[in-house]
Amino acid sequence: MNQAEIDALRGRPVAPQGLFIAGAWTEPLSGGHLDVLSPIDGTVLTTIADAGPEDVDRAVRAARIAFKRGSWSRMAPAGRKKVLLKLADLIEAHALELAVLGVRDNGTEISMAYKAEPLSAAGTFRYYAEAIDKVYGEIAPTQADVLGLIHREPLGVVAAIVPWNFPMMIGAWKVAPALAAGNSVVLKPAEVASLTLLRLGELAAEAGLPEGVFNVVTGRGSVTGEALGLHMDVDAIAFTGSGGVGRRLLEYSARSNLKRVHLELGGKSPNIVFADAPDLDQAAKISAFGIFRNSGQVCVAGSRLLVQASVYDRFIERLVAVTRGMRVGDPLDLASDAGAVSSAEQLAKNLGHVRAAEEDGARLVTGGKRVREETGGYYMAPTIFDEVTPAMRLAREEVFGPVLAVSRFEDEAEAVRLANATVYGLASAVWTTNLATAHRMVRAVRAGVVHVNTYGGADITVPLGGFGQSGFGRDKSLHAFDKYTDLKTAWISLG
Ligand code: TXE
Repeated sequence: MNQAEIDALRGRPVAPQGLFIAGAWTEPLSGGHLDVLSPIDGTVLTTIADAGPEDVDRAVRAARIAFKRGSWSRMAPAGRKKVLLKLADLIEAHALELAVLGVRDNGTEISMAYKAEPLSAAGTFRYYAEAIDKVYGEIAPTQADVLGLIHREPLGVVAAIVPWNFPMMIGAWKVAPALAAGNSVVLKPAEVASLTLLRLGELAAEAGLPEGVFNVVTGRGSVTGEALGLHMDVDAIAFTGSGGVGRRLLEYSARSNLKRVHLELGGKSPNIVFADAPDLDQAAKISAFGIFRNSGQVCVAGSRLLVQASVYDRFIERLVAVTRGMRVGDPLDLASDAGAVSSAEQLAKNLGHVRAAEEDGARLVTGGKRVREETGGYYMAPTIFDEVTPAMRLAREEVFGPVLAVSRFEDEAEAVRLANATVYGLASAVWTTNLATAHRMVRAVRAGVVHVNTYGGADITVPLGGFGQSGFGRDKSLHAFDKYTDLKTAWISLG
């Protein structure tokens, strides 16, 4: 990927988008469409379909028919593997096109989006494709005159509802294991970032996925998402997004067919720097990138920085220097360290959090405002507040934007207390050269991941998900199959 290749794609017209149901493009029965605004400059990029309940029903029916037909769900594992490997290859072959399209849709800087979106999605499809013919059932260690077999079976129709920050990466975390296990899938992207996932539907058909096995319906969460949540023939929903919508999905399930609901929600993840961190310069740099890349729109972002008092001033000085040196710019420019915030609403929300932090008495060290307004796009300066206390809203509420809350601690006990003073528990990090401190912190911090002497970057081989109100169920790794399969016991008398 180089700048000339990116520039050749940046102005390409994007056709109005339909729904991808039963292997073909179709217009919504609802007749509705939504404008897609590019966060780069606020102009209309194209339109997407605003699917109504009748459209969702069509997609779910197509998925159920395909599941019952068995051309995918009962295909030999080696056959499913071949198709998903082909899909991974196709995603990779179209990586640049997908990355540029995605950036025009959601504003993530291309240097990150290229790897985190198409390339990571291709890797995820490849990982689960390879697993299909390597995951075995079990034989129970039971008494001699019976045989207890434990089978893993697909659930049927799985709905995936995904957000806008990394649509392809997060979409693949759900769609790939669900398909690998033999399910049919209906995917609903976020209304502000649907384009790459619609293209994924097309590529899946090209790879040979039988008709109806993978469907993509776009539209508003409150209409399209709700219709999926309440549908009587959806067996499970895999969701990443806000806690508020997570709660709604649980209600929908209770009001409809008790479909399984798996929630990956937000975080307020602590990044804890001890005085004996291996290299304070490196820690400052990685900490800044750990919150400010993709304009802070990362579920595992290290949004609370806790620094030991004895190195506090030195560390903050370095952190501020790195932060002020970060380039917020055109997300299609390879030199930009951060691009645009995904939507005008999200930018307004971020600025609201800044005002709240000021009202609560936190000290604004840098940033705190919209930048590049003349472009018409939605850009925000990386923002640091210090002197943040646990009672302040900035210490408790997820911003999901480029805003870092900094606090100081005296000793390990206080670090643990501050780290765990949150309803969330998604990610965290500890910086120390003391092996015992590192292991004690890994045990003490309540979070789905504790990074040590780094932030982020965990690959597909390890699970991701939350403690507390960060949700339940795990994406990634072989554990993800638990969400998309049921266990069945065969109890066979040998007597
Ligand atoms: O998320 P929503 P939004 C957090 C983050 C952010 C906030 C709001 O704090 O500021 O959520 O973002 C669909 N029934 N995260 O409003 O609404 C919606 O269409 C069914 C954290 O964009 O949760 C989209 O596809 N579905 C996060 C998806 O839910 C509904 C990532 C997520 O949108 C629905 C994103 C409904 N009633 C936001 N309403 C993370 N954990 O990474 C909406 N949706």
